[in-house]
Formats: sequence, structure tokens, C-alpha cells
Amino acid sequence: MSGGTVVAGAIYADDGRLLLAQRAYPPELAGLWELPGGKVEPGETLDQALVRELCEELNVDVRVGVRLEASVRLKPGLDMVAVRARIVAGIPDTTEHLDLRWVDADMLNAMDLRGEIVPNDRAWIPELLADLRE
Ligand code: 9L3
Ligand code: MG
Repeated sequence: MSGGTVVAGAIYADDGRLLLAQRAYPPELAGLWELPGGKVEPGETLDQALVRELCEELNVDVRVGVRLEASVRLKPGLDMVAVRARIVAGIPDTTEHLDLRWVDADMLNAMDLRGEIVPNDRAWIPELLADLRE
């Protein structure tokens, strides 16, 4: 149950903003904001897993882009990576999350300072801010 990889999507809209999703569980993460995603299943590539997860969680079809540099050790044997993506079909919907929000650099930075981001996802904030400020 412990081995594997979690893949998360840094989804950018055409206007440059980034999609954040508010976790509903577990209790210690509920209410905090993350890059949406989930576990890579046996036999899947990272990209395939991200497409599946974002379809399941947000009801959108995405085109996968370039990975973020930072990877995160969630626990021994379970690592998390993030991949940039764009929506090619659908409008993001909450099936598993409490809420969704499109943010620019200032909004993301303010949310981080207020402690509203899932702690593990904070490793990506420098790269996300750089993308958003491009
Ligand atoms: N996790 C952390 N940040 C994220 C994602 C998608 C997931 N951006 C952590 C939370 C859970 C584990 O990875 O402990 C599995 O994620 P999920 O399947 O509950 O989304
Ligand atoms: Mg998930």
C-alpha cells in the first residue's frame, strides 16, 4: 500500500492562471488547497495517470506538458511529482474536492503565506510562481 508515485497537475488556463483544488480529506488536509491528482496505478505512465486522475476528479480532458523539477517524498517509497497541463475539453467540476479556484501569482503567494496550501505541495510554489510571472 505504501510504494509508488503520486502525480499532480499544474493546470494553466489560456489567461495564464493556475487551477487549485480544495481537499475534502483526510481531516488534516481538508480545506487546504492542492494541485489535483492521485496515485499512478501499475502499468500506467505518469502522463496516463494524470489524464485519468484529472478526468475522474475534475471531469476534464487535459493535454500533458513538461514536468516541474521538484519532487516530494510523501513517505518512504511514496514520491510525488507534478506535471504542467492544459485543458482540452470540459470545464473543471468538483467531484472529490470542496471547491476550485483559478489563481495568479499574487493570489498563490498570499494563500501560501496564510498557510492555505497542502504542506507537501509547497515544494512547487517557487516554480509555479515563476510560471505565473512569465
Ligand atoms: N497529495 C498531496 N498533494 C497533492 C496530491 C494530489 C496528493 N497535490 C497526497 C495526499 C494523499 C496522497 O498524496 O496523502 C494521495 O493523494 P489522493 O489520492 O488522496 O489525491
Ligand atoms: Mg486526488
